[in-house]
Amino acid sequence: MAFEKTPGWLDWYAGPTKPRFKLPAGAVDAHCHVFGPGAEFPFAAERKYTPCDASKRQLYALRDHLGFARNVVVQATCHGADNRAMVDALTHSNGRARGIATVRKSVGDAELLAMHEAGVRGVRFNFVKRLVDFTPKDELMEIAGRIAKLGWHVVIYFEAVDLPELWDFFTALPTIIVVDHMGRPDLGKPIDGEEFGLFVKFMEQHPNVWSKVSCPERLSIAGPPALGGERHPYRDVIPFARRIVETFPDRVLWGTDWPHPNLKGHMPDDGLLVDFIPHIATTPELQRKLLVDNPMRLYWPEEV
Ligand code: 0GY
Repeated sequence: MAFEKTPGWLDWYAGPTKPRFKLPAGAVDAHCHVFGPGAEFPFAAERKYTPCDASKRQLYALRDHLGFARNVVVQATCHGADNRAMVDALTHSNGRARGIATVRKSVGDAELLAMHEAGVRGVRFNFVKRLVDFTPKDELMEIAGRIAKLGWHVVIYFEAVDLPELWDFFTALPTIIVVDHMGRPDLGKPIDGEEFGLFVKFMEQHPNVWSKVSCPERLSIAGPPALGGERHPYRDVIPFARRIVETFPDRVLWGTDWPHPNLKGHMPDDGLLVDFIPHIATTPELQRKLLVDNPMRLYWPEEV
């Protein structure tokens, strides 16, 4: 089936540079997606955008180019609760990819077990209104109770202004919780202000909460460096991400977010994104925790 991309859709950048930062051996790209290809894995009817194709082969070529060893493939909303493209990516990874699924409450136990076999280790609950329709919280809680029995965790995606309203639901979840992109702080607000302070408190008070310190390209107001200019990446995000890495070094993850859904304005060079890492994890020890120890503990505990 042929799909027409959402008007203005930015395709992923096909010529990423080699990062200057050398990733530690065994580094995990803990947040990335596959899109289709639409002809093989059609996009979901309820999707809010139609992306370009971004296949498993292209994802794994990027992994090798950047120097990552493994991936965590997160179900993208354009595939709804049809996890076939993500699961297919896992089953063709030689054990080097784990996955995060989207499921409805109608999901069967056999289906959950089959996904576990393929390498799925969690579900994603998305609260970003431009991406998904509302799912009642009691349904999500029911799903969380079922997947907890498999040892899976819940990945949550929300925007900073919505944390107060979601707090009680999040803190009642029975699993590890992984927050996408630091709960999307508004960088127009101060790092020591109320909003980011609440996110830090969320992590401080709840030791089961982890955070991805990813997506500077999505959060930055300053934007990327000028073409051909210095390789200093997304400077305004650095203090926010660094604070989370330094305060919670054992509960942070990092990912490219390739193929970067819904970006407006520019598409990042993934090599440059990797060069962002040493600005937020400034010692070899912090880098090893962020890129190897933490994701291995969460996604490949049997190998740790
Ligand atoms: C991200 C961010 C976005 C999209 C999705 O599944 C998705 O469609 O996650 C976004 O638009 O902010 O992490 O990929």
